Amino acid sequence: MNSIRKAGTIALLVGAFVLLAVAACVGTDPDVNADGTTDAAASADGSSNDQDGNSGADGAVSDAADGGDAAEGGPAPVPKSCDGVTGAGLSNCGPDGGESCCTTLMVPTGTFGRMDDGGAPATVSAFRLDRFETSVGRFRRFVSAVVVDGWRPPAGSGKHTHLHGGDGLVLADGSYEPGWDSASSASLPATQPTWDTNLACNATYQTWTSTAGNNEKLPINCVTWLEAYAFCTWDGGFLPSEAEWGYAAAGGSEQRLYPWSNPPTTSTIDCTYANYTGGSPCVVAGPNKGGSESPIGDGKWGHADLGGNVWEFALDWFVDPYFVPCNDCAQLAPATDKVSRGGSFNSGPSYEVTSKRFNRTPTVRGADTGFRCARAP
Ligand SMILES: [Ca+2]
Repeated sequence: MNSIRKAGTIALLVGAFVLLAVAACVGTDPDVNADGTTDAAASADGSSNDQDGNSGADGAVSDAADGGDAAEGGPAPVPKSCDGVTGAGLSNCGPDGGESCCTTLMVPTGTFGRMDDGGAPATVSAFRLDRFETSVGRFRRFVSAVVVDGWRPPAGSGKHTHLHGGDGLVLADGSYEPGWDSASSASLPATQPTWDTNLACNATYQTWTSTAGNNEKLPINCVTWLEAYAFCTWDGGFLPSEAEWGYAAAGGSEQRLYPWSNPPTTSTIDCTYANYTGGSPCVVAGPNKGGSESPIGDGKWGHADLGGNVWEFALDWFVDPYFVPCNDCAQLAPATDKVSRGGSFNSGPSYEVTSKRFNRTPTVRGADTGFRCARAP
């Protein structure tokens, strides 16, 4: 899709002056801000606001910030990418640079509407979702495992095996998620130079560097969907389903307009909440380090950057409308595009709305796109 045309679409949405400047900055990016999805500008509906104090302008940190309540799930796991090591992009995330980049937080079970009008309900069982988008430092350890150790995802891996008696998420036809297809393993480069070349998708905004440098705690971008899936599998988790991601962003049944909206219909957004393309004084400066706008921009359960910074791949193929009913479901019947969620440094406010969906070719690398992993509770 033509990148200039895409950027022009955004300009219509959020103001010609600011976004023409954006287009000028990133017009060579083959992958920024494609449209083709409906614009979700409103929040839902009448759901209650429990005022738990977990987020919002009061700056209170989520009560799950310590890794979750054991009563809601097991002890917080240590993802493989941070296991036994500290360093840049591993142990220096968050607003003060003192948090584990692998912090993973509980999300309790519940039901919410996937549509902005509360329609297309989905029930989501408790799970963990990483607090931050996956960092360059974490991804570097994964690349090493693939290149040096020859690691590849085992056949059938990456499933939500804590669900449906081990079968995982359920599909529209009643079958269950298949897990990793071994035929896909050939798409993971075996040499470091190939990774270096592949991850260099945008000279201005790419975050990967061939050797560790100043970008370690920035979100990895320029990845394919398969690479995101493989990372999460290696890291001991899985890509979140679209329903899981949306549920966490919306604060479950609160149906928050933005992840930080508390009360849930609050439409306040500025540069203190998210790294996105907005009016003055926001500027397009590329991805920033995980949790830069935390805690004010956190979601209900303490997750950072659910709105903005980089788009995040979900597990599902993009199919509109959603299928119902959905009880720990995913749309995994192959389609053209995968789902990404949450907007980016290069998208306007309407893209940071929690119900906003975005279709993205899974093999296309975008400087505006990364991911985060989910895990069993
Ligand atoms: Ca994000």
